[in-house]
Amino acid sequence: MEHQNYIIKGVGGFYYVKTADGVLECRAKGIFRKRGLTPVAGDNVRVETEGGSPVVAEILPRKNVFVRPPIANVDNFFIVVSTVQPSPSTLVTDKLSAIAVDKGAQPVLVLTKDDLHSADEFAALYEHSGIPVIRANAATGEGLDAIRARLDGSLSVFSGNSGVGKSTLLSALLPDVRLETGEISKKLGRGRHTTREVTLYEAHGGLVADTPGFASLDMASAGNIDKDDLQFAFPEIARLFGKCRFTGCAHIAESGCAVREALERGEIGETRYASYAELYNEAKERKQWQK
Ligand SMILES: Nc1nc2c(ncn2[C@@H]2O[C@H](COP(=O)(O)OP(=O)(O)OP(=O)(O)O)[C@@H](O)[C@H]2O)c(=O)[nH]1
Ligand SMILES: [Mg+2]
Ligand SMILES: [Zn+2]
Repeated sequence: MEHQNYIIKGVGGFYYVKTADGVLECRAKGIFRKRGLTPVAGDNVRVETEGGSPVVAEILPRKNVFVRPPIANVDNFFIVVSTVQPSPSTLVTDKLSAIAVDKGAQPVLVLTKDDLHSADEFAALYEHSGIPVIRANAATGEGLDAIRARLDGSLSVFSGNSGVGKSTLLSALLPDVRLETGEISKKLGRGRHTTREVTLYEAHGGLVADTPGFASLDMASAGNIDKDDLQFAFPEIARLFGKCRFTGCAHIAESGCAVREALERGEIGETRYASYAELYNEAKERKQWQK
């Protein structure tokens, strides 16, 4: 990868910028706050010296930026889902993957904890989705090569609920880094050594970010997709574009809908379609000012 200055992580108003001369602890120029711009991990930045200290002076153009987790310039968006503890939600998974596609990143599902419960059932839901599914286990090494193969030359992020095993997997993938991982506390409902901030690591020819897990409730703030764009964020629906009887078909109740016909033939997963319909109806209800 061509060397650029980029933000590894931001904590409490400080930004840690990787440069050719090492990692610099920077503040951000006041101009960002005035413009409502927040530098995030993954941002390529220009650093200046102000009063003897390095500051982030400019954010270079972004390929994309995510709100949850806050990170920019993402190529691969790994969605880590555990079979149990916590148990998976298709709606949360499908919303995350749709946001990734909408932002021009490649979603990849990573299923963990298959030693506790079989991953077959959940994997089967994505059979026709066009989204790659990797079963991974840090203890046995299962799936690690498949993940590694996607890291080279790209910026990847591990997202998903707290406790699904993101840091555990990354510790197995990054030989030089020991990440704190933790048992899920029954009281808090999240890991005791839960990851606190988005942090980028160099790995296998690319960059990969560990991120704090979120609760399913937080999903509302993960981002929204316009109702007319939603069909393109589900690969198995996108590939039927133009095949419905009516142009502008929403694939909800129209006759001659190629998407619903594919659903009936079992060529689109029922839970995938249910997520599409739920997100579509949400988007339809959303007021202009909520966008
Ligand atoms: N049985 C089993 N336990 C796992 C597996 N992967 C992770 N764990 C355990 O799950 C717990 C949470 O793992 P973490 O890696 O901290 O989870 P995380 O996704 O990083 O969580 P946050 O940082 O809170 O977002 C730890 O106790 C891990 O040992 C797995 O494949 N099987
Ligand atoms: Mg973690
Ligand atoms: Zn249709």
